[in-house]
Amino acid sequence: MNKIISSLTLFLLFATQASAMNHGVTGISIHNPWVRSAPANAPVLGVFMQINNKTNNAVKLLSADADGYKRVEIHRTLNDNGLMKMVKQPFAPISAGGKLQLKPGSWHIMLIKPDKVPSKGSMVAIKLEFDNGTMQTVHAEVKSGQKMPMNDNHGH
Ligand SMILES: [Cu+2]
Repeated sequence: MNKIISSLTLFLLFATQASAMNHGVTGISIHNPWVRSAPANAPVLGVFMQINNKTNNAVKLLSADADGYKRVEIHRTLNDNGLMKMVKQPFAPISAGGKLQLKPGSWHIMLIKPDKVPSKGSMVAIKLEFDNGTMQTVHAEVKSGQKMPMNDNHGH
């Protein structure tokens, strides 16, 4: 509990500083947000998108939230001695002037324990909170998992 309170305090400090500097110009943009469709009894759903940071400072995605889920977490799929597993992350970093690709097998947002699994073609509103004071709500379409936003490089 103490840890939660101190990280919240830290976040509020950063947010206050950042909004004082930025005057509401965030420089953060989200591209192609989507949710991987899942069976009606699925316990979790993955959310993917590209986050662009046009500011001169590194930015952290601190949290994501959506209505109708028990929890929403930032995850990264990591190779642990040949075993791929998802590990909860305290934040997702986006370098200064850079971008972060949330994609299957890598960084993603995890929607956990849905009240009801959203159907293909529907939209899920996801609130994103960054450490520079940016709050953004993106509308992610539920799509089939085969439609990857980028080619992956498994061929080499
Ligand atoms: Cu996950």
